[in-house]
Amino acid sequence: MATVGKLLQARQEKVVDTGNKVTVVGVGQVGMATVFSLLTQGVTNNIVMVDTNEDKLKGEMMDLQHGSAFLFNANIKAGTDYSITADSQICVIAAGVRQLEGEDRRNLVQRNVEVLKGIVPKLLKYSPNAILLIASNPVDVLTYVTWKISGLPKHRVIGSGTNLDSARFRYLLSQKLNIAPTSCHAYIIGEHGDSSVPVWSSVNIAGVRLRDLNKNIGLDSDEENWKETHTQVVQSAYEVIKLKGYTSWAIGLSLTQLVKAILTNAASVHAVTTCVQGEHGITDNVFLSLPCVLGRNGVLDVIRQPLTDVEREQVFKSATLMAELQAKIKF
Ligand code: 6V0
Repeated sequence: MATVGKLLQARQEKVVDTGNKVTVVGVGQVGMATVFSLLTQGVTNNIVMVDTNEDKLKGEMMDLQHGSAFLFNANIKAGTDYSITADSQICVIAAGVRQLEGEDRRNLVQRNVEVLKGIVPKLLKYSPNAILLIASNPVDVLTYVTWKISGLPKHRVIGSGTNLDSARFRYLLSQKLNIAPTSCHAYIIGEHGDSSVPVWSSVNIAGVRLRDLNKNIGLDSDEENWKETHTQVVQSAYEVIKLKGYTSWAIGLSLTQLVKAILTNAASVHAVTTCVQGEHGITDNVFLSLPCVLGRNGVLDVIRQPLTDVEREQVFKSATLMAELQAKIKF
């Protein structure tokens, strides 16, 4: 346009590949909470959204684009055709069915396997070097399924896993201790959800292990019943779903933290779903959460966390459950 030509004297080609492109598949509650926090936290300003629901996609895209003046030169695109996802660094998958009130996450498995079969090959066609970050439930099994379908090396397929459970745990501990969640160092590992394992033996504040102050903390024999904190974590999603119909903000923030760790090559440690074969005596080829070092190549290391016998047994039980569930999947 002539006016543009009068205003601008072009000196350079514009950069097209900003190296921080993130695709989010599924613009439901989880996907949109993630996109919103990615954009508002400035983790990326280059976002593509994909879904099968064209109207919802367009509506969400327009609504966000109208907020561009409050963002950081955001490039927000959406469409049902995967070609727009080309050259994404990270693809977040938050598509598929979610739990109804009282429904177990594991119940969703086969329906979401079918959804993944439609999504993963298309993503890889256009972004063969991307890291895949799975949120759809049951997230551990679906991370395994995504790894299988994708044929990618294990370090490039990551599940959001117990990063969220750990955050819920740290929040509840923070309320009891009157200390910020960021200073409550605590991990939940194993399955995201029902059989998750709180690593009470290493919960610490500034290196002070709570178990050194209360040798029964988290155990049945604990008179102070700290174990209840973990029960509340397991119940969290059920309770929120009962109250508002779905969960969104906390998982959106959790995924944002993981995307940021990968994009910035942070080498920070997060409990995420990865292959756990060979860890803690697990022989099955199953995917569960353990603390992992995340960076540009995905999972850079798995932390060899010392566990008590009780904790190891609980993780082992989660692994057996996962193996049983995986065996029933129809690919
Ligand atoms: P939602 O609000 O129903 O959104 C799902 C979206 O997926 C919809 O917009 C659908 O149109 C879209 N969709 C369905 N099939 C396809 C497909 N083949 N291709 C592209 N898009 C498709 O669900 P919500 O956002 O609440 O949940 C999404 C998934 O995340 C569910 O499996 C949840 O169980 C799971 N969650 C995982 C959590 C975690 O901690 N990992 C936490 C909360 C929910």
